Amino acid sequence: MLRIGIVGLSQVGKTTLFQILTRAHGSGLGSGRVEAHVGVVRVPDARLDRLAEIYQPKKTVHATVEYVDTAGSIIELARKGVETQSLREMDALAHVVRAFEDDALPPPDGCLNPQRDIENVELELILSDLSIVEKRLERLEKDVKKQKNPALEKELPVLTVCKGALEKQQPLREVTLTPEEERLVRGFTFLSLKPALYVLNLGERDAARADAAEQFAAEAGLKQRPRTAVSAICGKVEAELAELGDADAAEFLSSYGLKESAVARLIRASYRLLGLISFFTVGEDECRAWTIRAGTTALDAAGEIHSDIQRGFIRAEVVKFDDLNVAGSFAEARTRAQLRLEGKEYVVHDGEVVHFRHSG
Ligand SMILES: Nc1nc2c(ncn2[C@@H]2O[C@H](COP(=O)(O)OP(=O)(O)OP(=O)(O)O)[C@@H](O)[C@H]2O)c(=O)[nH]1
Ligand SMILES: [Mg+2]
Repeated sequence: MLRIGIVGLSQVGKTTLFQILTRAHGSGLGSGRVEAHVGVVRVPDARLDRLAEIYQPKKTVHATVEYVDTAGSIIELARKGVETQSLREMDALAHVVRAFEDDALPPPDGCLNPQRDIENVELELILSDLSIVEKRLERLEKDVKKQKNPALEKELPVLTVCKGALEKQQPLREVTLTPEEERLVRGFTFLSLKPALYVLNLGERDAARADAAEQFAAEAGLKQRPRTAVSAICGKVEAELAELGDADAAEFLSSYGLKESAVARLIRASYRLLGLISFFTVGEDECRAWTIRAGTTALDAAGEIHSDIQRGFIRAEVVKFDDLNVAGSFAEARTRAQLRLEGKEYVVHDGEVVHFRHSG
């Protein structure tokens, strides 16, 4: 499952975002779990909904994303130890940035400044990583002198590069590493290495611009940096929206000039940031969405479902969602020559419906 940690300065709307995400599409998680600040969100996907309409399965299983809410400063958290650990296990960070005006709630440092806030939180990530790198390097330098160990000798230069970058206040996600170097540093679970989705929390007046986060980001002076993305929500509007039924929700959204809820938009942005795509499996028992990295082969996609299917892999029957949507069944898609037989090395694309033929 994709796991995303919500970070940001205090009182910027982190918990509001967490609640919007988990309440709107929470999968039966009671309020007890919300107190633990971990929530699982079903990934909205109209294609899966349509497949379920066609197949009428006993069960429809959406992909899920787990969100973890955090409280306030990462430096503070680091002192307590526990909660940064859960952040370190995340695939990415959603960094909530205040961009809404509210007279009752003074903004950080007295005035709204998303760029400054982003840099401040970035600095916290960097300092947290730097302290880990420094401690490790101190040890390494001693150990390398004591014993000849090729693994340690490889680690030393990589960590030295990381240290240099962090000291220049450069987050590790901006450092170019070879695949081998990436493997070496992975175990340290550096926070500034994680892909970051900046989530601008807009005021109600700007709600309509949430659809155009990129443009808003440019105006707010946010440079696009490697392995980051920008999205926007209007926390207040979305919190009200989460209370409404589907019919009212659509009308409510359009009254703010919005096309869809932030949940779908945010998750899409996260998938894009992380290079993730979805494929589907269908049947009378179950229609299901699966999340894989772009570039995943049919063999590895099979492994996502079950190691037995991977081991006994024979062929993948593949049809595009758009084709199946019209054809209405695999049989009809085959008649229309839209069903393809693919081998182990085939690269699965977003939106493909796959049936794995396997032995055993
Ligand atoms: N006007 C306005 N108020 C908001 C918006 N989003 C959040 N708030 C308010 O801002 C305050 C802080 O929101 P939270 O979601 O608790 O912020 P937080 O980042 O979790 O705060 P901490 O956990 O204390 O760091 C609450 O009173 C919210 O109602 C928004 O979009 N507009
Ligand atoms: Mg909070």
